[in-house]
Amino acid sequence: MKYISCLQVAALLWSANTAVAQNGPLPYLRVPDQRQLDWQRQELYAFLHFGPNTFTGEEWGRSQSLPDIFNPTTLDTDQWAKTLADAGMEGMILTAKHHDGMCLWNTSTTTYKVANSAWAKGRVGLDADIVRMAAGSAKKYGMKFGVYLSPWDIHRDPAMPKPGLQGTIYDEPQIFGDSSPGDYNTLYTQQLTELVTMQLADGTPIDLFEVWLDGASGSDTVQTFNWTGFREVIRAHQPSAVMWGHQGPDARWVGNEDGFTVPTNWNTISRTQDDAHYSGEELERGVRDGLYWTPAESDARIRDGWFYHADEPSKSGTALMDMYLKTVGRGVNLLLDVPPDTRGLIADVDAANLMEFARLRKATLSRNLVTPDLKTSSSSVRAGDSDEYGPGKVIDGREDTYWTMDDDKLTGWVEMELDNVYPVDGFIVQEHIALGQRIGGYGIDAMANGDTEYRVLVNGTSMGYKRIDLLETAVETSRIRLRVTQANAVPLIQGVQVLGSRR
Ligand code: FUL
Repeated sequence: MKYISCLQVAALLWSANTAVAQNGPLPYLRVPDQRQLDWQRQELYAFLHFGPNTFTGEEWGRSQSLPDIFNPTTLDTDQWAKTLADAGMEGMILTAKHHDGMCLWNTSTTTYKVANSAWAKGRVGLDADIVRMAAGSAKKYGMKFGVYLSPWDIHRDPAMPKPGLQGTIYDEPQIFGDSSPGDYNTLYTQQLTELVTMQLADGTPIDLFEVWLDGASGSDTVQTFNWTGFREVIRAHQPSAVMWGHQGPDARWVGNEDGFTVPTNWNTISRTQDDAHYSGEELERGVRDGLYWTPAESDARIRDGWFYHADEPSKSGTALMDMYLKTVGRGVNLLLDVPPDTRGLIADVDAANLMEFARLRKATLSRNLVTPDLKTSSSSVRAGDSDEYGPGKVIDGREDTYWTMDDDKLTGWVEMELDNVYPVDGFIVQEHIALGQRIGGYGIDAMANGDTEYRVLVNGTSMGYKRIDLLETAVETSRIRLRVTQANAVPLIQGVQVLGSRR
């Protein structure tokens, strides 16, 4: 009998493991990093525009009002977080400073802050730091938290006269566009540093999931921003935070503010935030096989403006659902603005519309007829290894498994047999983007009961993280097939859900 040593056993085990790993598909071109993957899975979260504009009725206030303008009557950041969490949103991003320069947290960088308002001074014994309060409420309700800090700062911009502040302690130097030491870049860096190192009242650090670096400016003053320095500050203190900018670096603008993107959407582009800007249409679509993994986020509004204006209508649950299908349903995260009103609360009508939106999402999308025990088959399986890469992987509900084939196969199909005949009216399909975005064409077919041939129901282009395809008319069927019709590398299908009603 031949004995082998412990070392040999270890070596054998190691080579067995490596064999599985070597068997797996290699990453295709650009892939998301972990923070981008985690962020992509948030899908739907809220934007909160709150500040002087809420009280003046403006969208782009000119930094003319004293901090006393900020006077919410019954501010309750818990109500924001609870309302948004109840509506199924994963997080909230607050305008810590909008273009008018007034800071919502108790910064040491400026006198122009709500902490200097009569409202704040009247909160004896209570916190008046709105960023910290909102972060605390987010944590309490299990929501992620992020901040928006406007680079363009009218309060500091020499092109923007501020007669309203003249002779007050708020009439601070206009250093925007000044390249001498101590210029606006230093100020912005200090503000950013305060935000990314902020702690809750009990001393626990505030984790940010996203930092919004807005590119908007309505001024002729040329300010050369120290983007590299800003990014270093964020990465150093909040390594998990996704930095949003026109072109990233971590997430890009979707090219419009109307809550939609075009049907074909790529997660890569070939320019960084420091290069010439793409047009809106180019950002909507992205660049296939581009140089950087920079997925899109759609920033859209529940009302017409970003800030609360009493006379503006609130979008219905149906309108928000339509938005959702044209963003999240096309693999793009939806950042929906829900502005607190002059009371400092999310308006009742907005809350009601959000709840209806949540109900519609559940009623439409939480009807998966697929369970992990169903019978599946496929055109082929990578290395014949069904345990690792078989068609059953598309219905196991996991994010780390997928069906795939040998590297030379760029097209193929996976099929599943439902446990009965059901009226089917939609599909949710997902590509395993952790290893890159590969698929440029897919189809979904059904074989109706008694038929011998498949009927084409869906013809799609890019797949990416998630695609939701709803049918106008339900089809009675028990057999579904997903075909990959075009891919630039062997396709990896992570998930297939079939939506329909159980009788
Ligand atoms: C834009 C800003 O100008 C708007 O006021 C708003 O904050 C929107 C989200 O970004 O660039």
